[in-house]
Amino acid sequence: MKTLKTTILIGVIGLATIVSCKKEKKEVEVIKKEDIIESVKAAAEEKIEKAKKKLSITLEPKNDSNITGSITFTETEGIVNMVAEVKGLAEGEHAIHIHEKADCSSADGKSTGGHWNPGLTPHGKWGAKEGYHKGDIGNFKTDASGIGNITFATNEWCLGCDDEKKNIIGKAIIVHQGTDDFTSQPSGAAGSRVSCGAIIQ
Ligand SMILES: [Cu+2]
Ligand SMILES: [Zn+2]
Repeated sequence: MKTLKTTILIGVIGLATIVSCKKEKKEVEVIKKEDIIESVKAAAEEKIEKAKKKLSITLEPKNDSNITGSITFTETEGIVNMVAEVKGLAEGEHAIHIHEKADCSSADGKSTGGHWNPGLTPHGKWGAKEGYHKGDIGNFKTDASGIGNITFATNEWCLGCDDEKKNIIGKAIIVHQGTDDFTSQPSGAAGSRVSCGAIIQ
């Protein structure tokens, strides 16, 4: 009888242990699943947010040139960073601007209109007291292999904000064969438009 009681007692304790272990395991699993769902959600939201503030475009040849390029714009904490690589130019200095329309359809690139100038200021060197257009990025150098790398950062642009004096979406990038003299009006006498890229998402 004593042995039977002991056996039953051991059995009950064992069962209770199994039940409690199972319960605990289940709870752990539920928490983990929720954590995973939350982290996946957060990552997806972050990705969407980042995608809104990053834009990559390509440049297509104009005026029978072979000049191509790629540009990435990234906006972080109110600063737009532009990183560009242009290929196929002669060694030297060349102008690059934002022009007012995202329309690269014409063979001469003139479908993009004039320099983007929402402040109706004179053409000039970026930051000049005398004035400059919001599209006056300036000149960049190309090496003997015809490659030019450009980096530019400003808080005077934005990617898709409501301020039309800052929003560069819907405009175009134009690379010129010549150099911007920063004084000739209205566009710095930079010569023909040899590459074009619409700034659109
Ligand atoms: Cu231009
Ligand atoms: Zn200009």
